Amino acid sequence: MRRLLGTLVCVGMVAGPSAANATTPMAGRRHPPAHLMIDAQEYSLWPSRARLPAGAVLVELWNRGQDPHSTQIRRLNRAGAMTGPVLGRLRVTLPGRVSSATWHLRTGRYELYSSLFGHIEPGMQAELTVTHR
Ligand SMILES: [Cu+2]
Repeated sequence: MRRLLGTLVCVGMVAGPSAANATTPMAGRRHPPAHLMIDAQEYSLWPSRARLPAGAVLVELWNRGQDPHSTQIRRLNRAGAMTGPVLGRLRVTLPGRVSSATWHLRTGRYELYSSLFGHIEPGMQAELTVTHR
């Protein structure tokens, strides 16, 4: 048994450095994804941050309310109106559940909003700014 434990420890020590090598920066993937958490409740969205660096962002939606909610993102124009296509979405999420997705965003101003009918008007929206790295 003592011999087996010794072997396991050795394997662990060998696995450590090689696991670290697996995270060695690769071309084009030098930045870990940013992280954005969004709390949803009738009828507000609370993003964990108002600014993000451009690139990949791991988005998590936590529905703390009593109705289903979703989140989508579109660009804002200079007048502050949403413009262009939906650039990211989180599926309709039931109360108490968390949904996640990875989005890829360029620099600019964006609007996060619940896409369910009648949810945006009473306040399920929030502005997000994406900046250069
Ligand atoms: Cu909603």
